[in-house]
Amino acid sequence: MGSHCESSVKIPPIKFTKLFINGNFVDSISGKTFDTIDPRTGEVITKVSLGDREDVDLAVKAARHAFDYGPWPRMSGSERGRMMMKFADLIEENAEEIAALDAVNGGKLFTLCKAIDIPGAARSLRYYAGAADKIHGTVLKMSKGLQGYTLREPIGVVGSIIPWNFPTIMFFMKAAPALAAGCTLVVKPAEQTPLSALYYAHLAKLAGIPDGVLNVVNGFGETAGAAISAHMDIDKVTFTGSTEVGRKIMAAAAASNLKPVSLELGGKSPLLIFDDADIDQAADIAFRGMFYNKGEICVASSRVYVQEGIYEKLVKKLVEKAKATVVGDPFDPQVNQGPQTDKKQFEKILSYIEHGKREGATLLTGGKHVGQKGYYIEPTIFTDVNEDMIITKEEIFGPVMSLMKFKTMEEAIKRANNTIYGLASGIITKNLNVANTVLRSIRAGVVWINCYTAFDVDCPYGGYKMSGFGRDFGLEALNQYLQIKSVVTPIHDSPW
Ligand code: TXE
Repeated sequence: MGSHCESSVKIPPIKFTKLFINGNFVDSISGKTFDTIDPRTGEVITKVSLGDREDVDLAVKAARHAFDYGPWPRMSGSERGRMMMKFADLIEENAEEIAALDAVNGGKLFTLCKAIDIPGAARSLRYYAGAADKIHGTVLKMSKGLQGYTLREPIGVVGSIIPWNFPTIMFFMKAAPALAAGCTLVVKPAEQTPLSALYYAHLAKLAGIPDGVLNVVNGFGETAGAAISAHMDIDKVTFTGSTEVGRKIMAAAAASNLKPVSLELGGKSPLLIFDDADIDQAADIAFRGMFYNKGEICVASSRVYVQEGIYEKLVKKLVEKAKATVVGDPFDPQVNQGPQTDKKQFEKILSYIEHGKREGATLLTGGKHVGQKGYYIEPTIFTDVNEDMIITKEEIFGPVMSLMKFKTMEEAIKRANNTIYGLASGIITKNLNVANTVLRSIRAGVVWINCYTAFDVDCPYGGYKMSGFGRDFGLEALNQYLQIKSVVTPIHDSPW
């Protein structure tokens, strides 16, 4: 375990703690607040305004007004794009401060946050800013006497409900395409990580984005989140989180105004490593695939299948890597793994580890919490597992890998698909035929070949099966925030 040594990074004073509605920071109607916690210690960082149903109502009114009467959906795409570019610049200018917020609030490694998450947010804004003036329909030659064309219009007021594992990336994964499309938004960040979202609201205003276009209501899922999914005046909900809550959101959307939803849910993603793989490279990919962001990543390679010829060697390498991992303060540059985001998650992971031991799996390394305070857990690897065990079936969302051995490609494909999820997958081999066969056989939204967790904003991302539907990133995501309107006119007295 890495020491909790004093880091040279100064945690910034927290500037924004209220709700952001119609361009202003405001207290919640009830005046209530909730504690936001530092997972390094379990202590309170600050209090944040607690939004509830009435606050969501106010935010929706502001977003509705901005959509129905405001300039945002009516201005040209390039004007919207210009403000989004400015927004991206402001994010980069404040990278250090925002990265510190996500690190202190979410236990994320400060250096990685600054190098990956914050630039990723700016990149998302710029990508969709560039697309904002390229949104257009098609001209249709219809039956004789008719002609038509389609308009692509913004879908309206969007409710965005996001999780805590990537507070920054998730915020913009949803907000950037929605803004480019001309939509207005009410964003509900996860209750565990409310801080950076409020900073983004402030920067949006500085970038010139009109009041009411981007609203942020912090609060709990069962109250503020549920109010968004059941709201009659929200036109679409986009969600990333648990499969269980995804079901509730879809049910609430169906029971209210039948708003379309897109859901990016849990995963239990397989990584298949074949005998011909370079062992060092395979170990690197598998290890990072699982333990990146302390295993709190929905695509984590939590089921690693290794062909029997290299199994023993690979296991040894993975265990070495786990043992060499420095777990500790995410502000310390020597540290590889910070604390889990919250107590609930910390306890859930430890209980899965106990479950694995009781089910008869072999604990190769890890398994314990680290330190006297805070939510730190050792990187943990189980072997002698199979797809019937709870630890291999259910999403743990923490640093726990299940390692399995296979003989043939056919067996590996069958076992890889033996899951209710279908978010991501990976293959490590030099054999093109094997790669091509496996990639077509696996039912998952992404297949990484000889790499893992390789994301970019132009690469659509989303699930098969119970990992949800709809796609974030890419132009596919933009389409989720657009409606198609068909326009038809007759052509009189014409041979056409
Ligand atoms: O998720 P929730 P939790 C998985 C992961 C994790 C488990 C539980 O396995 O261990 O989910 O995490 C809001 N109506 N993932 O409990 O509850 C909530 O406030 C509307 C995978 O934190 O799904 C938050 O903003 N909204 C995942 C968001 O939903 C509701 C990332 C996500 O929280 C609501 C996170 C309700 N009834 C967890 N209840 C991924 N796919 O990346 C809660 N929320």
